[in-house]
Amino acid sequence: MRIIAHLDMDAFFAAIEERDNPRFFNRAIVVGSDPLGGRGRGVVSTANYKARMYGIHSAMPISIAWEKAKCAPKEDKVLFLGVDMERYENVSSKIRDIIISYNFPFEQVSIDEFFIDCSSCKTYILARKKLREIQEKIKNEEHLSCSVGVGKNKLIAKIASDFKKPHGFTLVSDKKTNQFLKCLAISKIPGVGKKTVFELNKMKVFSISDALVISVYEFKKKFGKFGMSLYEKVRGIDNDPVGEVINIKSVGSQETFLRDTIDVKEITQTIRRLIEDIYNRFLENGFSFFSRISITVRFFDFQTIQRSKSFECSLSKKEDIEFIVFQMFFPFLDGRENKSKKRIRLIGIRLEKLEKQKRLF
Ligand code: TTP
Ligand code: MG
Repeated sequence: MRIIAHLDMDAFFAAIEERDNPRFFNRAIVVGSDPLGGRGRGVVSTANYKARMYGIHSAMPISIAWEKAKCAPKEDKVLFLGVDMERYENVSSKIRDIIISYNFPFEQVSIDEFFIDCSSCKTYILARKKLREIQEKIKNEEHLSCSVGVGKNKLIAKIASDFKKPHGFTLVSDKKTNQFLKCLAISKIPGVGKKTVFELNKMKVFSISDALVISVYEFKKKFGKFGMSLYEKVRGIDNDPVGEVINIKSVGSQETFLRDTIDVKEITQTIRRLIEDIYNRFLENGFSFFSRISITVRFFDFQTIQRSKSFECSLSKKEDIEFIVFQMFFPFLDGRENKSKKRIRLIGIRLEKLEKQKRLF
């Protein structure tokens, strides 16, 4: 029997800010780009639970967050803070170290979430005990809270960790899986975003149980390959193993232009600046190699495109980054990927699969 857990930190960036600055205690906090008094053009990275009460959430334009924050009482204003990625990455490695100390196979999937394979516990009772210990250790040593979901696979664990937040612990045993899934909205399935929900609603699917009457053929016809996986997911099926991801670290940066632009000079200057910043952080953190680069382009209408390139041999030089990044960005500037020459709002670059030493093989 597999016993898989998903651990996700609560309001991660904001919780770190609250922890590290006693004067922020119990305040509503938004972490993201500079709101510039409501004229800022970036986005919210995250908001703590108190700020979420005003309707502020991740990925929301910071100008809208600023407007929403006006509902807060004068004596308890919402605080807007910048992003300090380096500090958050350091905290992330401390959380990882705590998880490593329990000797379970695990996989870090983002800066604040981990899958942990607790199958060696054999019973849910023992797995619960160990995972509660990890949750408490993170609370006691890092003074941060997280939510944990446990189930028969990664899919159930992930849905369960989101079921009760913050500081939740939701265990869905094998037997209870179908009952648990049935009551949930279809949007709770990871990977089902707004567009898919819209299409599913047209098929009269609102909850996971509504989706059970849709045949695999219908799903495939509507959503292609993703339809097949959706057919399985609504039934709680997921055989994805917990991978041993060692080189999970990444360093990245993004910038929102003051005005949407398609000016090649302005964009290339920004790309160079971002690369400079990323490369310095890459070296400062003791890394020597990377084997994937991802870029993000967000157009003025918020259409956002991401592209990644992986390399069989790890690379290490700044010139390599520049060469590849420009190769990846140019199609968005010369029309190949941007036929109507849409103006660009934001660009982002990320170095991934980082390594500290040269591989010996
Ligand atoms: P999440 O785990 O999605 O969010 P969270 O930890 O802030 O809140 P929750 O309690 O709901 O888990 O993301 C982890 C961090 O990643 C988050 O603190 C900030 C960052 N992030 C962004 O920068 N942009 C985004 O759009 C999202 C979703 C997250
Ligand atoms: Mg989180």
